[in-house]
Amino acid sequence: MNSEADRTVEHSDFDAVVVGAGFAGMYMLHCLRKLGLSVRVYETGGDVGGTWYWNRYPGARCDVESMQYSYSFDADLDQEWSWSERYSPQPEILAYANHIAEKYDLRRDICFDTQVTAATFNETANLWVIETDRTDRVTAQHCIMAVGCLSAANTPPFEGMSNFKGPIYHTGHWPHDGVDFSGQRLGIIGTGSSAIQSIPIMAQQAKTLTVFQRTPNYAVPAWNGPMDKDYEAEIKASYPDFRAKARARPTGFYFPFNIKPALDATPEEREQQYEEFWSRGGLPFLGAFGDLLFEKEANDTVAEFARRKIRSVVNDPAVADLLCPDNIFGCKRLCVDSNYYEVYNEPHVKLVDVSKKPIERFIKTGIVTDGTEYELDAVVCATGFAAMTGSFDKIKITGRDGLTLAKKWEAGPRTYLGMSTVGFPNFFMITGPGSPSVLANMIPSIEQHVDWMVDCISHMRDVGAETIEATLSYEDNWVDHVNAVSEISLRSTCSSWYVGANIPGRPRVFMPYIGGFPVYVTKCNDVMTNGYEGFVLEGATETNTPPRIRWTDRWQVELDIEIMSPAAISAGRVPVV
Ligand code: N01
Repeated sequence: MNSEADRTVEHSDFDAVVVGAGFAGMYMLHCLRKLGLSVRVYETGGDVGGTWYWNRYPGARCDVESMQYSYSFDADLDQEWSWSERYSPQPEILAYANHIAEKYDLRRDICFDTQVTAATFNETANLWVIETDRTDRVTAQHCIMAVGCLSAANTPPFEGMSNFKGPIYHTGHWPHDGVDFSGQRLGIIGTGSSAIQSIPIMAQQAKTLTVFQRTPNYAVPAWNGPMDKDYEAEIKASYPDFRAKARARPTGFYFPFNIKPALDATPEEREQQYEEFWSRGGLPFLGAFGDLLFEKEANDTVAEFARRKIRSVVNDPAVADLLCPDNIFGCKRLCVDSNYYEVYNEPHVKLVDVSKKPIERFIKTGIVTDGTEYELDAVVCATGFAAMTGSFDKIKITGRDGLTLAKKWEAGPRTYLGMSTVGFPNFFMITGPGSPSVLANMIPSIEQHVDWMVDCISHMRDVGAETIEATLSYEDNWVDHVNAVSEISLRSTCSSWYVGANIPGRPRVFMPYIGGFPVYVTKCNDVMTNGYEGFVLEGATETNTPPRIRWTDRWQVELDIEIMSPAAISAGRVPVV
């Protein structure tokens, strides 16, 4: 029993409370309204957009192609919106989010500048009690987390930070008015995606740029440019077909993929293939061969190719050596760049290796590492996020018997399908840990989850159920499956944020579901058609009413088993789980 809430809750203020107004929260609000539910959305930021509201650092852009990084639920929207570049810059994606908010009149149900601090399940009333930093205290039948996977910024507690006389920024919390580094001695910590996108732009402004690198990353050129209008017209002429092709892919976005193993090709054939995929650029480079993320020997060939590319760009061999990763290619999230390596040929850009001797401390005038003082006017922390679970940690979430989510997830997140967790009835997570989420195209992942959840809530109303909750054996099986499949991919082998290794003290667990988007979607569909298999619905009065599939209907995916996906491989290349 949750004593405080139990005594005071008498009625439900809303059918649902949604936490977050990024692409997940906005679409959830839109769908719940269509179902006729009363909804309140809370959002920490001052407006919609989530990730794209906060990550305003110079160079921020999406590294999934624009034509595939958008909602698919409205055919008119598909046709009316145009992207100006092959890869959309952050301001344009934020403009799209604003367009969505206006087109569907979303803002009237969103409380901005309001952080949810606690969500407590009241077992007597079967309601969630939601509290915020603005002293709101509302109740709702459903509590839906749309908090994003990479939203809780990680700033390592470097010694002496408060002594530094200049400003310290985090890429994930960038000032809305922008920052001009002209004439400044700038330091940047980190060389992940955010740093690799921003360094070339910051280098154009700053008087000097010092990059503190702990681990080098692989980056493939984006070859970004203006949108090809013929390509845009071609996609728009058959958008539904194109989206369907994308959904059939493990990543949830479409790109040419060569199923053949790298190890079956001759060195000359491999080189030719890598060159061809390199010239296309971006994340699709990983489609050059089918075994790159499964066979270490195959991966060695692509890693060596990428290192040669770095050496061909960077003039100073010692700097090139430092920039060459020696880990698995694509194990950490592959980066996509525009003129990143070229920057290190500029005389005012310096690379400082902090892999063996970490950053010691900040002082008033800069940063000290390995006994050397680097004088700086400003510092950018491109130090990433407490991925997947960080945003949940910020809220005190309490389920049945006073169990907190933090306690339940002490040894790593445990979910059923990445949407639900035992002990927390009527609590849904959009793109939660244990779902494809960050390993798939985020917007389709969000839409598929929302459609499933809205169908589920709709079914609860059809049958008069008060609560839905996952059952322990199904949750345990799902967690086992998520772990087992992750071991098939080389991605589970390195210390990335996928396994929580970027934050000291976090349990090492591979958090996203790597089995592939179509396998996952098929599993969700089966769970639904089998009468919400693995869930318990309490209070239902209509026990013989079969689930009606409304929104989820559009997620009938073709399993493209020609494309390697860990779940298909682990199950002998047939649909699994
Ligand atoms: O964060 P990261 P990010 N001392 O965790 C270093 C998505 N994204 O914001 O590797 C020194 O990748 C850390 O070093 P190491 C995308 O999914 C998408 O760049 O831990 N260095 C690393 O170099 C991406 O993967 C887009 O050794 C320290 C860096 O900081 C994810 O967001 C654009 C340190 C952090 O890199 C996160 O990317 C941008 C310390 N104490 C991001 N602590 C799109 O285009 C950390 N580091 C959609």
